[in-house]
Amino acid sequence: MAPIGTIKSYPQNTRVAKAQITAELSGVEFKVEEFNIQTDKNAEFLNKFPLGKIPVLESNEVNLFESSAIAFYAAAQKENNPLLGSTPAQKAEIMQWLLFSENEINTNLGGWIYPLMGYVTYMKPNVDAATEKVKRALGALNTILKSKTYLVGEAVTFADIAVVTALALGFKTVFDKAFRAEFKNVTRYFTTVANKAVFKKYLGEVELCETPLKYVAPKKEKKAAAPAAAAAPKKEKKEAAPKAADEEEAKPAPKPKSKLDLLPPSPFILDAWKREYSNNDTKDAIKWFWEHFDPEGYSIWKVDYKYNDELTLTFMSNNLIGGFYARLERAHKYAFGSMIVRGENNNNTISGYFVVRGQEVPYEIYDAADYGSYNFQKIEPSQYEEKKDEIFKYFAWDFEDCVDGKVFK
Ligand SMILES: N[C@@H](CCC(=O)N[C@@H](CS)C(=O)NCC(=O)O)C(=O)O
Repeated sequence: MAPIGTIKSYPQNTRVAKAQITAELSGVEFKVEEFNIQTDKNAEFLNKFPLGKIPVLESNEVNLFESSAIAFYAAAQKENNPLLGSTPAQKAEIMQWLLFSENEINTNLGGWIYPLMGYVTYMKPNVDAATEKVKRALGALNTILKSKTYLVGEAVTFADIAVVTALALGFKTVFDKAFRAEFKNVTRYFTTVANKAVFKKYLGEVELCETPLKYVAPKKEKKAAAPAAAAAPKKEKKEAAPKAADEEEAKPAPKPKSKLDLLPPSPFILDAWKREYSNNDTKDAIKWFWEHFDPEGYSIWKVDYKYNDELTLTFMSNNLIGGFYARLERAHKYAFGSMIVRGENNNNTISGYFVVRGQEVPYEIYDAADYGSYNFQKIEPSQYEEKKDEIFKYFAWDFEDCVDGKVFK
């Protein structure tokens, strides 16, 4: 049988899979041609498809954009196609799910995942809002799927093709185990349908996400955050020590003054401590620390994550520490910290110690978006003796249940 038209798209587009699955289940087929949106979008293409997006369909009869319309075109080739429902109520339900797949899933998943993939600019509030919208949609879907195998009737319809192909990217990239546990019915439904031969043929084997995509700051931003995001103290020690004071002065851009710069000078040089810590075994470095520490110019804080009971996978907890540090960019000059993840998956805590210039938690720390999620408790000089061992253990990550951590330098 001759193809009903030619789809142009980049390879492995789940929107094309939607059209191909629909076509195969409707007894027709599409030809698919690779289209490079950067180089192939010429005047002729734009003349036919002024929106300039792919996939598109070219056929003798009609030129179409919007993948759901392309898929529908295939389904409409078959008279009384059960994929499109048998009764007016079913047809309307299928329309409902088609719109749901586009407006609630595709759009919001795109808002969540595309910034993480670097396709569009990352703006945290937008990504968070899109994530919440996906969760809301999946919450509804989860409730509805409690008592259903398929969305409409007792077999696969266009509704399932649209919803499952829309969900595929999420299950591959961001719906990790913990996330899937919140939406068990959706996960069961997705795996049931996605494992059908015709879905596998066009969608490929969907490997469920293990490590969710995370935002990675572009190199320029990363430079400032890099020392904080390093993995383990031992590894860090191989890295260059923090810059000496004269190197710091060579920096071109004058930084805005911090209130902390107006404090009386302290004999405790934070950078010297950071070098000591980076270049020596912590049990030796800690001796230097207590010999040089100035309790008038600096303060020590026990830091605990406030929502430890909500933590799930330990690597995610460690990512939270990284996220916190990434927002403490302006505090590097005034603070040192070691925060660790203790425990195991689904039963872990984030805690640590910070050494901070001055006697208060400074603006450079409390201004960070995540500051509110941490409890900073000051250790008074009278408590130092009793806390010395614990402070050492946090600096050295010397706890049996320590699984990971990050040092802020
Ligand atoms: N709702 C459309 C979405 C199409 C779409 O967003 N296509 C993207 C690629 S996945 C595109 O062509 N983007 C290029 C652009 O925005 O210029 C559909 O389902 O076909």
